[in-house]
Amino acid sequence: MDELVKEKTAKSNDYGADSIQVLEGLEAVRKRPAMYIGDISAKGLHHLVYEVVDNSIDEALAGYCRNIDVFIHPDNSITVKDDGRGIPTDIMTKEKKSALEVVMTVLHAGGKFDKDSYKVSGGLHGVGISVVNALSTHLKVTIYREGKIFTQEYERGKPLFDVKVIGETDRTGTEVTFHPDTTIFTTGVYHYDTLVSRLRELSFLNKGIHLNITDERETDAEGKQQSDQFFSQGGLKEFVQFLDATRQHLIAEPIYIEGERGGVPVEVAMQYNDSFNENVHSYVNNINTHEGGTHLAGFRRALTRTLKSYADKSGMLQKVKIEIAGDDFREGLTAVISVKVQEPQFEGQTKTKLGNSDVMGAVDQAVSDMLSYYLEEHPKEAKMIVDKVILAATARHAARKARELVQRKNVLIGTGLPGKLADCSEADPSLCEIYLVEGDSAGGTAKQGRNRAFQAILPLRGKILNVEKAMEYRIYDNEEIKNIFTALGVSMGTAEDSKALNSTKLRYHKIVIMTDADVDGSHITTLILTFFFRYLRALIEQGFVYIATPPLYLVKKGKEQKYCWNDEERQAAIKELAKDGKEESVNTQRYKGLGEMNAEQLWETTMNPESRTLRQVTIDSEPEAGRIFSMLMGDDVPPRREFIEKNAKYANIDV
Ligand code: 0RA
Repeated sequence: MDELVKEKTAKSNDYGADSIQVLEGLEAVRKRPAMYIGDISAKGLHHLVYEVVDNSIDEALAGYCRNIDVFIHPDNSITVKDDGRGIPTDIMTKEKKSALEVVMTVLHAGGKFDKDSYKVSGGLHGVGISVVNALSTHLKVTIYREGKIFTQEYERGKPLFDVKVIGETDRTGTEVTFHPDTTIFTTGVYHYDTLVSRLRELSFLNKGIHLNITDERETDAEGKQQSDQFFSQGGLKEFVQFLDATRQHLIAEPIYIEGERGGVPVEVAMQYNDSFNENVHSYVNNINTHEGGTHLAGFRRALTRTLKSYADKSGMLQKVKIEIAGDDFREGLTAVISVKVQEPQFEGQTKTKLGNSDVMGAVDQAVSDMLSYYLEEHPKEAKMIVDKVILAATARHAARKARELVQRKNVLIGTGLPGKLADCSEADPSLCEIYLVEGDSAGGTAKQGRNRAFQAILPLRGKILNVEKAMEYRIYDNEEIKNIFTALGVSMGTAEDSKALNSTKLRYHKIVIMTDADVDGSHITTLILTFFFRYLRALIEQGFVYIATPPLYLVKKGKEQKYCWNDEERQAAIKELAKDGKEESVNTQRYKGLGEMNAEQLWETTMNPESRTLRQVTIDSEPEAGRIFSMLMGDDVPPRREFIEKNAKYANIDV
């Protein structure tokens, strides 16, 4: 921080009065990066790429750009290239500087030009490319425009020279290469799969754009770089087909709605499948609004009203005795709603809830009109959908009864904590941790090894219920799941409530899943994560859920010993302990289960905050996570095997 201040005073004399303002703008970004890009973790690092890509997407939405290419270079620097019109380079009269320099160095300058353009994209924070510049040790921009090639380079946001012409060209476009400042971010390493899933999502959300990515850091056995190309002609319709690839669909093709009401472009695709989950995802200006908002409310209202009125008119509800609720229309529904809003108001805990009230009516109207038309035109599909809704209502009726019974029982026996819970003595939730441990025996070891002041242990018996396949009422009937709810202190709501869960009653701010480091353990972790994702998603989103990482090996020679978490560490430890080079004198113990460690070893390696490694569970992309959980936990074996084989090197899967 000191260094930054010095740098500013030393350099600011070189600039005119206007530029001092500019420097302070970008210094502010460097001092409080989280305010501009959300955070400085891997998430923020990836956000830099999205910010640049979003600018190119805007250019594509304006109708001038068809191809966007992303490169991850060997040193984790990034290039984003497009074939749009190119950022203007002419001198601006007021600033007396190239427009390009202004865009690159002034906060929020991007939108100043071209007011009429259809500019609605722009990241969660929508802060502009200058923020990426401020957070990069070095950035180079190259513009192809009006027959010339222009360029400028910067260090931590400051121009190294004026915009200059370096050649001639017959193409147009913008190319940005930046090196994230690793003194600002907690990590400098890009995850290919994270970028891939965002680019894939963007290609579905903005049909007709070619998005390509190449990873230059590693090559395969044939010397080929990892690379993917995304292009969607069908937009959201293809998105829904992608999300439901491993589910059984009810009707042949997703219902696709595209139109504009009251100046708001609305795009919706929906399909029903044979699962019990609702997978409805909503976007505003390409941003996933996971807290929902007015666009989602408009969709739901239209869906319920239109289907109900169709079912009434067709006489299908005559023999149905029970009340059909909103939820029943969404069981087994996969849908994506995307709207473009000129001045979005974002609300909610994570600023991902749309507040603009006029959007509700726009989506409601568009969906009502086009869905009624669809139902009239497709009586066969309409009947299948209504039958499915009636079935859901019947099952939910049973579920509701079961849940009420459970809740009444809870009232009768008071709100006692589960008998199997070994609670901690600390009362302040922000200091408390709970370990969800696979099996009674490992649970016993954990109870002995823990620090009872702030660590609680809840042993779980064997495999917990696969919530991906079970109907909702069975969840509320399940002993292990009831124990988790009561121990955490959160109430059992419906899957729907989970997204807006009120975590103020949460009794522990670290929820740690601890299972064996083998195939069964991974499976149990996945089962527990699936449960959290479906029923307590807000706890993951608020950063309360972690996975413990027990060691895989103990390498021993005489009294010296070392725990190892992977094969590289194991080999290094063997070398280190075999000082005389006699590696056979070193003994390696492979830990298969938590049960093979004694209480002290478990504390030391896996539970002691000083020496353990916890992996925090985060969600890169909600639709993608939903797709993966249904794939991992569903019936279809081949895609599951493919996924596990592809990811085996990341997870500690014992194969
Ligand atoms: C301002 C005005 C115009 C284009 C752009 C910005 C622009 C920005 C980026 C960022 C990445 N790629 C981009 N492509 C274009 C319009 C200029 C005109 O009227 O020709």
